[in-house]
Amino acid sequence: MPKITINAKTLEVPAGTTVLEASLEAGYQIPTLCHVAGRPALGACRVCVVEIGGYPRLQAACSTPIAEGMEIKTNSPQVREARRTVMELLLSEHQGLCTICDRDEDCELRKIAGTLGIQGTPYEGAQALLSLDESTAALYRNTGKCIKCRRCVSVCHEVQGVGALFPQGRGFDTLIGPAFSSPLAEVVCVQCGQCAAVCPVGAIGERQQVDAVWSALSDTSKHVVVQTAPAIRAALGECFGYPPGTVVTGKMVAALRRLGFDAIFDTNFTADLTIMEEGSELLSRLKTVLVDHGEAALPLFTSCSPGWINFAETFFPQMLPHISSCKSPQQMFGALAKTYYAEKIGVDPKDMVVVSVMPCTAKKAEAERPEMRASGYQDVDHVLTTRELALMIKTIGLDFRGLPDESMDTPFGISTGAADIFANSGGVMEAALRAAYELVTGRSLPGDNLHVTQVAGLTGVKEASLVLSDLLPDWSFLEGVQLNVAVAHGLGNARNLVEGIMRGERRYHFVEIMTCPGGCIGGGGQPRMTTDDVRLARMEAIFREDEGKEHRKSHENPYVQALYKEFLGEPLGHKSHQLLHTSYGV
Ligand code: HC0
Repeated sequence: MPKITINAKTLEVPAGTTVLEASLEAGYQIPTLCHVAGRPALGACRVCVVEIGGYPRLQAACSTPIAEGMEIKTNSPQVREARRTVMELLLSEHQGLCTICDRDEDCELRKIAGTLGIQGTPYEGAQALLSLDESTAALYRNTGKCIKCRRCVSVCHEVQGVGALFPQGRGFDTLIGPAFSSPLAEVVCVQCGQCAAVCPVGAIGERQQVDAVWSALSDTSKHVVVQTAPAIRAALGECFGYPPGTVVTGKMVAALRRLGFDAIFDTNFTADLTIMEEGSELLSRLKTVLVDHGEAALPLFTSCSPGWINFAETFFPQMLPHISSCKSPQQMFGALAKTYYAEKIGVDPKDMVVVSVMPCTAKKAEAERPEMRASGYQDVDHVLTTRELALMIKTIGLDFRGLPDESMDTPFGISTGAADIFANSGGVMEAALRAAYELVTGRSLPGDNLHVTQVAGLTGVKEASLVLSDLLPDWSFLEGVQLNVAVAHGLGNARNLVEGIMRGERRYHFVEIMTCPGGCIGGGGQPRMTTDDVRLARMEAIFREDEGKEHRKSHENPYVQALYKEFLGEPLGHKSHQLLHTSYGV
């Protein structure tokens, strides 16, 4: 291993390590505005410059690999002076307006300027062109705040495989945005918000719906219910100083109650319902092919992640027949809240407001799709991100950490551990397999370890195969059939998987795709900054939540069972088709 010196400290680090990583190892965090841990270097912002003995000029630490005998200074007068100049230049063209910026608390530009003691900029003159794009339901883009770090470009192209954002022009006139400065709504953007998750300033963010929710909460003629997505509980605590991986379900419920919601429900309830509907859809397609020798589109793809739906509609329209007709749990919830639940409590659905708290920005756009009005009204009225919920809690000055743990309301607040794990990449698959095994064999899964480790974790594409035996008579057609499943997260991985399937190189029966790296725990609306370490901590927290549940299989949810008995009839029945299923198109 090469031996190097950093600020007079000698250490050995593996070949290939960058100066930025080696410095962290030596105990020095070098500021950067373009680098994201675990991602390839961009070398764009130049804030991370360091002095290296023998080099004629300062080097960017993020893109310089260490070499034997390097003598690195991360804090020389020359380094400090250069960093200040770079930061002053960035600040001179950044339209701050900090007091009304939603990055008020976590702006990386402001934080680094503060650590360098910068209190103003000596540069005056032209400002960056200000243009505000609010053309999508999910995201805004403000070019006046953009510092051209290219993090958004990198994540959109290399992680998501979408390519909606580009650097255009040169020098001071450089603009980051869609080609020809088109609005986001007119390009291939899938509204996943991964750009907003990595933006160091307030140049891209979610279009907030906080004011609309405050209005609903203060309107006494409205019955306002809230649903919380599986991934929120493992991340909201980070906004209140808890380390990543802290589950705050009880405090989240207590906070929502104090915000004034009339009922606190869980998207997890309809995640359990999704397993019933989507599992039935899969078995029905398998039966068509294996028993009736008819035609059914296999593999079946999951449909719950709206960025994936947008991606498929844009890039793979020929695969749409393969996508489950199930609406996402968010939308199933809205449709049921304004029909079954409204009737149950005697509220006119026009007076019911359904609010979602989601880790996902694309959920805002999903709620506004014209087909999501099964109740006769927009089924989900407002969608908040995890960050927006934290903002509302801070607005009313709640001591979040001091809140007691409270429970969700019935009937839609009760869920199983299988629903919790929807938040993790591989979770929908695991939940489906837990239910399928028991429903098809009539036997309980042996032991307490229900995890399907082949589809868990951060590998981009994961696969598993299983053969079920001793099946119940109705399912005997599956006897001896090798069922192949796959899971992809991050749309770049999804693209590779789908293209492999289209070329006939890969054959599966069921495929889970989640838009964001790690699944919803890594959603574009989650607290910043989501690194792989943070993803893994949140995933473990979700598994702990699942393991602590009384029921861990969706078909065991007593309230889901009651819903079928009282209202829906059976999975894939007439009412389910009316309320819980849809079709997708371009
Ligand atoms: Fe997800 Fe969902 S699990 S997409 O990842 O299925 O956003 O958390 O809410 O709807 O349940 C996001 C998270 C959800 C939905 C659920 C699914």
